[in-house]
Parts: sequence; structure tokens; C-alpha cells
Amino acid sequence: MPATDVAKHGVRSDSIVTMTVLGAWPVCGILKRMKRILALCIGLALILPRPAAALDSAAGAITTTEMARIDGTPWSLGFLPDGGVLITEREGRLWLLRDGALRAVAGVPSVVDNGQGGLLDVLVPRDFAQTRAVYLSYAKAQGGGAGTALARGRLSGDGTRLERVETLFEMRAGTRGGRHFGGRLVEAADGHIFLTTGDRGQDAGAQRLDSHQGKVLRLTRDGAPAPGNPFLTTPGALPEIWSYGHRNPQGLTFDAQGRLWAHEHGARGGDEVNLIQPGRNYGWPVISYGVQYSGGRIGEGTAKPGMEQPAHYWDPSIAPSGFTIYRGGLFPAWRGDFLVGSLKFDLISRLDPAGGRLREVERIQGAETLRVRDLREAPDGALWMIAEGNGTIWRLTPAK
Ligand SMILES: [Ca+2]
Repeated sequence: MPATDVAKHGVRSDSIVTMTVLGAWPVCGILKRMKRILALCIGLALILPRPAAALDSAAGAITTTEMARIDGTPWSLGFLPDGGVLITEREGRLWLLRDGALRAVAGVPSVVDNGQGGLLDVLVPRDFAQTRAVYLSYAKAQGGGAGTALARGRLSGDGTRLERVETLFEMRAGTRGGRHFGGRLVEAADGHIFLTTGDRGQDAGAQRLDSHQGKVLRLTRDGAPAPGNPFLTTPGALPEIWSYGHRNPQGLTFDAQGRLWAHEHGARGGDEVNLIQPGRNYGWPVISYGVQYSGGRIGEGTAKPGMEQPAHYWDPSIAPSGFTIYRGGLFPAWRGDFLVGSLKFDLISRLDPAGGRLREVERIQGAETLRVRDLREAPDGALWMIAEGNGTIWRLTPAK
């Protein structure tokens, strides 16, 4: 893994991943095995879910309940209407958590588990009860490289396997390296699917309309370019593109007004939250509030006509991942607020859009917020959090 990625994502956990990938496992492998044995011993003594210590927040104490722990690297989760929860593991497995038990779901497409690539997001569409459709984003092998792809399968009645799995879309075209796959999915009110792609570490592709790198894409339920996309009639432009000039979007969600928001990783400084509008150029790598990892200047500065300004940026970078704009009833003080996980600083960033200006108003942090990879509001208003650092899935509720 390049030094830049270690700097960005933090040395502690990624160094373990990197050394495992490289096969240099003697020290880290033994540590990890000891951790697994310890986790197994602890696991045998306890019945999940179990409440743990509370997190402090401006809205009061938060009870954290451990719902599951995964040996690999959990990346995303989606709620089924029957109370089950699907959880992706970046290394390529899909899990179904139901009644406190975690079971593997067979039939997942083969993924390229390399660096930041692997099995990424899971989307349970609103019509799941009728269709049993499950959408997955992942890093798909393309020649000697890999690209972000979208697949759909049907979850079997007993939840043990995906059936009729098909790849609906894959970015053009395979590039080497394990950086910047994007991969976040969200379903629009009209059923279309938005998918983010990263720039694959190649910068320039983000500005090109004949490249899928560094984009927000809008697809039909079958993975075709959605009707009404902004570049359908632009010569040479790829028809799936909704917006461009992104570096590595790791959060994508709608607010209650139906507006689409994304956040993305900048370089050193310059992680951004953006209001995503069709056809707009979000600037990477021409404008940025960050600098190169070497300290060098990026592009032309921080602003340019024809390029969008972020609604918020973090400097220093927090390495944002997971994104919920809270709507539920359990945390009334958070309603309308943006909740963003941080891989780098082990926290939840809460941003308030009051007055039309997005401001970070709180950082929620504790032993549980270890490399926050995903944040999801459950149907009951609880906040579910993936702590990638120790593979734990937490459920957050107000302390009584
Ligand atoms: Ca930007």
C-alpha cells in the first residue's frame, strides 16, 4: 500500500491489513491470531447482543450494543424488512444477521480483494419484500486490473444464498492498484440507483466525461443509464454520468427534502461534503482545499468558475466513511443533521445544516468508534455503526 494511503487511513489497522496482504504475517499474524482467540474466548462467555459502555454526546449518553463481530473487514450494512441485517465484508463475504446469529450468504460474485477494493456496499431496495432483490457494489476483475461494478441477486427465502446473480454495470475500464473504488450505493425515490466511483488514484479521469473514474453515476434498476441523465446527448460522454470531478466518494445519501449528498476523501486536507446536482463538476483534481501528501499544491487552487464549492470541508482530513442524514425519533436533537464516520480519527462527526450553512458541531468519540466505516439509520431510529478497526457492528440508542 502506498505511503499516502497509510497516511490517509491511519497506520494502526491498515498496516495490519497491508502486511497480511503482502504475506509478511509473522508478527501481525500472530497478534491477529491472539486477538481472534481472545475474541473467541470472550464471545463464548457472552450472549449477543450485549450493551456496553455509553458514549457521551451533546444529545445525552448513548448506549452502545454490540450486535455482531466479524473476523474480516465489515464495510456496509442494509436492513431487511423482516428484521434481518445484511453485512458486507470487504474480503468478499456477505453475512445475514438475524436473531443474534451471523450466517454467511452464498452466491456472492467474485471480488478483487486488494487494498481498498473488495465487496463494498449493499443496497436493500424498497421493493425487497416483493422482489427479494439485493444490490452489491464491488471491485470486479477486469483484465489485469479491477473496476467498480454493480451486481444484483435474489436472496433465497431462507436467507442462505443469492440466486440469479448478474453483473449489471462495471466501470470502464480495468486499472491496476487498490485505491479509490468509491462504491457507495443509494436508491432514489423513483427507484433509480446512484453509484459512486473513485478516481482509481489516476486523478485526471475525474474530469473526463469519457471515463467512469471519479463520478456519481445514475442507473436504472437493471444497470442501464437512467433516462434524463445530463450527458445522454453529449458526444463522447458516458451516459451513466450524473456528476463528475470527484476523488473518492465514500458516503452517499438523500436528505428529507430529496436532495442527494455525497462526501469524499480529499488528499491531505480537503475531504468534502457536496450537494450533488446533475451535470455539475465538483472540481477534482483542478480545485481542492487539500494539498498533496508531499505538501505540494493541487491543481489551480480552491475555486474556479464552472466548478462547485463543497458545502463543507475538513482540514485536517478525517477520512470520512458512512453517511446518514438523521430522520428518526430516537435522537430528536439530531433530526436533519449529517452523521459521518471517520476512519482516521475514530469518531462520528455531526454536522448541522441550520441557517443554510453546514457546520461540524460535534465529534462523538469513544472506545467503540474504532475506524468508523459505515453509519446507518435503522427503521426503528437506532444508529448502526461499523467499527472496522475491530470488526464490530454496534447499535446506538439513547441511554435510558
Ligand atoms: Ca471538490
